[in-house]
Amino acid sequence: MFALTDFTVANGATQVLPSSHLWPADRKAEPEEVIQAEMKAGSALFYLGSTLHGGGTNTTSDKWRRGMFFGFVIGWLRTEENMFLTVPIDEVRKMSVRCQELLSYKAHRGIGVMDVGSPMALLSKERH
Ligand SMILES: O=C(O)CCC(=O)C(=O)O
Repeated sequence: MFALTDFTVANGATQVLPSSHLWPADRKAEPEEVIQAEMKAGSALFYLGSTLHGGGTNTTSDKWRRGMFFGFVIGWLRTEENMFLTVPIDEVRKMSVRCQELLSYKAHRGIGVMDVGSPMALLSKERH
């Protein structure tokens, strides 16, 4: 999580439970175990997706917390959101090639292929 604005307790800085990725599935967090990642804009917080985490509560009425989140899920290194299902292909076809590549239509060597080829080929096919 990259802080684009200051992250404070008041504006809902990311909550993290350190080492919780090692906990048994039925282990409940105690409120005093939760820490909030207060950080200045430009800072970054790195955590495993299996570490319990989430956005805090913004208790202000006028301070927005803005962050940029990059998530990869090993399975193997996929995006958090399945863009093939999220963005209709007809919308993808209208996008720039760069956007199409970023939405995972570009294969990287043997990773992300479709029928042993680039998914970009699918974008040029006519709809049935
Ligand atoms: O809002 C936050 O700081 C946490 C974001 C988050 O939990 C996530 O996107 O996985």
